[in-house]
Amino acid sequence: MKDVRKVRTVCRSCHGGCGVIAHVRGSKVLKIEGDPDSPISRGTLCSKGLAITQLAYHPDRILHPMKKTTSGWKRITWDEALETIASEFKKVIKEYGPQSLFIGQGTGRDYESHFSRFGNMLGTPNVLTAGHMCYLSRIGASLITCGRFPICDYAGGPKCIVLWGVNPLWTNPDEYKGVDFWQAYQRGARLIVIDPRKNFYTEKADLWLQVRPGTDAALALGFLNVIVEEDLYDKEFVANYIHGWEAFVERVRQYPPELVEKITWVDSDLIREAARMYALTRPAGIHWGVPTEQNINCTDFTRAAIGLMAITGNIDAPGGNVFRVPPPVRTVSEFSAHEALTAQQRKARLGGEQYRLAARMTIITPKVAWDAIIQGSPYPLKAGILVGTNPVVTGANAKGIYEAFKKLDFLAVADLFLTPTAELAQIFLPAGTWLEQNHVSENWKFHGYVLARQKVVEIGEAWQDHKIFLELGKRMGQKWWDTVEEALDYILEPTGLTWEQFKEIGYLQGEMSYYKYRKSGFSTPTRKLEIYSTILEAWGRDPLPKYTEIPESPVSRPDLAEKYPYILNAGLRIPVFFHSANRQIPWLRQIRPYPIVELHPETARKHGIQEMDWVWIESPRGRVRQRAKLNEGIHPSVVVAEHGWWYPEIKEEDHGWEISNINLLTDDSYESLDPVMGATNLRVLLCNISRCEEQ
Ligand SMILES: Nc1nc2c(c(=O)[nH]1)N[C@H]1C(S)=C(S)[C@@H](COP(=O)(O)OP(=O)(O)OC[C@H]3O[C@@H](n4cnc5c(=O)[nH]c(N)nc54)[C@H](O)[C@@H]3O)O[C@H]1N2
Ligand SMILES: Nc1nc2c(c(=O)[nH]1)N[C@H]1C(S)=C(S)[C@@H](COP(=O)(O)OP(=O)(O)OC[C@H]3O[C@@H](n4cnc5c(=O)[nH]c(N)nc54)[C@H](O)[C@@H]3O)O[C@H]1N2
Ligand code: SF4
Ligand SMILES: [Mo]
Repeated sequence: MKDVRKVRTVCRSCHGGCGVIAHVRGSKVLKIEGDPDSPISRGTLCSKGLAITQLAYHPDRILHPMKKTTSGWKRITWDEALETIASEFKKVIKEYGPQSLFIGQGTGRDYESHFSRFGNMLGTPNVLTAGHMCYLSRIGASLITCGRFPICDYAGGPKCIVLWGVNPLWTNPDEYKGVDFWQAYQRGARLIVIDPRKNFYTEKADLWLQVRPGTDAALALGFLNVIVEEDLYDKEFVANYIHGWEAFVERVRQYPPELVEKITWVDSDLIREAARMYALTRPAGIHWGVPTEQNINCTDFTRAAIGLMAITGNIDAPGGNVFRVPPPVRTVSEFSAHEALTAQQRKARLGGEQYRLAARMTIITPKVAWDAIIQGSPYPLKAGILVGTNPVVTGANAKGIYEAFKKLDFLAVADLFLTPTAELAQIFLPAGTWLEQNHVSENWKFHGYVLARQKVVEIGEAWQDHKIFLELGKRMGQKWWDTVEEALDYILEPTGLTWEQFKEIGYLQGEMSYYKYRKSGFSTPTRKLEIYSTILEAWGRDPLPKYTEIPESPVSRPDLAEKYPYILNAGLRIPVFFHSANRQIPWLRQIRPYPIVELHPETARKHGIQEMDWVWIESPRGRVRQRAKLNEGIHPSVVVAEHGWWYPEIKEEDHGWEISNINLLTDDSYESLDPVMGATNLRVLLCNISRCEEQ
């Protein structure tokens, strides 16, 4: 087409990574297409990425800063917005100290380096992210166990793949793209799927284990039991590289398949068969997903899974679970200025003594923040900034979160749209989409690449988040660079490249080698793989993985189960939405116009519910409605609901956030949290259902 420029960049409508060619006329992006030269996506794109033009140019998108007045939101300048935030923050620092401020982001959005730097230089350890129950929890448990994060080596050609509560073709999570799994599978790998719900993969799988939601740690221990009892483990690896083998063996002996069957609902023979297939088919890679983390067994599951990789000799082995080597750019943690936080400030981290693993990952579990806001204990939280997160829709016990935000002295939110969370702020900052940013992207991931995301256009007065942190930081008296690009030069410095040069190259890949532990051991206190964790032991915690019954389950709460007899499995992702995002994007909303709750046909019949009926879903904490879809591929006592629902088309201030938001039903009580990470249980609760009177 005439006058059309093509600009190469990188998508980030999910966790990001797919290579994009943007077609631009003048200052407007017309469309995007996949970049066949991308080492991450190899030309593929998903519906969310393709819809970026509808998102970036959406009429509801806010393209200038605003402040809340008695007569509603009013447009202001960036100067006024930043000055207002800085002066509110300075007031809190003067009166209460910097720890009474919090900063918050949601899922990984490629500005964690700048976000953390801003928080550290602000002097607050109170950092809210989704990391307590997603990803950082996995990284934290991996770091204390084996020093790095072992990812499934699809490129290395696994002969057996274990998809453990993950749906890579729909979710493309973290360092993975669905295409990686698919190509490895098509090369003839065996497939074991562990999922409570029948799906595309369970149809293809050699073995499908239909696990009871939330019991994956028990299942992993059952696998370990079989592998140890049947002598299927790698003797050489165990003898040389495992710390605490005898104690570990004693522990896994407590999980014979018959017992594990009772806990997990998976047939004991099937457990044996799957454990054998995994242990005897070399190499084998485990790819595990977030449902395994969103409950009280979060840390224990990850550690048990690493135990499986380790004792079968699959750690850092080609086609197993490997430690990828990053290119030599400055890491998120090097950029973050951790040293700016004094020992005293670190000590003030809310919940830091209890949730030691979260503290080690420099975050807090949200519940302690809500308590500090509402009860003022152990000290008050007074003000904060949220960037790219919508907790009143995505956080556990959403009502509690809503009430906490209402009680703050001051809140600033940076987003693309006025979400139900943004509506609670006093200042709104318009963030740029990934089309509007320059960044050395993906340096928070463990896949061994960094990618050049270059600015394609500027839209309205929106700023990329990195610039927001940089400019707000400067107003707070912090040391930053003059421009976003100068900060990128600093990140790239060890590579010898400037941002301008890197932009032309497009990406860098680290030089991969396998079996690195044979030279240098593992980065743990004993230099061995600590399946018996000396760090957890020093914290006074159980050094070995175990299974803990979910505190709100038919087993632990038979009393509650009388009124709420179903297990609510809340948060199934679908391809077109990203958590609470995209409900206003026509191409995507057309595909899923309303929220879906899946019921077994028998269960639906019992309640007089038919396909597409509106259904009340109720827990001890509230009730919301979604539309029924009958699914024979789930257990009759499991109900599978979607999360992230609000209604941007409802223009009143609340945007219908209470109608279908499943997180009004989820729980954040202390008893339900993982004891060291503070993972909230977003995924496995008790509920009841009924047909809505009004349809
Ligand atoms: N019940 C239940 N709840 C869940 C889950 C579940 O499985 N079940 N999953 C949980 C998990 S794993 C996670 S990670 C969290 C995610 O929780 P969040 O991160 O809070 O969720 P999102 O809806 O992705 O993001 C919120 C906002 O970010 C904005 N946004 C998008 N891109 C940008 C950007 O570049 N800059 C800025 N400033 N804003 C941007 C979007 O417009 C959106 O309003 O949800 C959790 N919630
Ligand atoms: N389209 C889209 N993509 C996304 C997101 C999104 O919202 N939309 N969110 C992003 C984020 S932040 C994350 S964390 C990732 C998560 O991505 P995934 O880890 O793939 O998570 P889910 O899709 O929630 O669940 C994966 C599978 O686990 C199964 N499952 C549910 N409960 C359990 C359980 O207790 N045990 C086991 N073994 N399986 C269970 C589900 O049935 C589902 O098939 O996706 C990312 N990608
Ligand atoms: S999977 Fe989709 S949303 Fe995610 S980076 Fe690729 S195209 Fe973008
Ligand atoms: Mo997540």
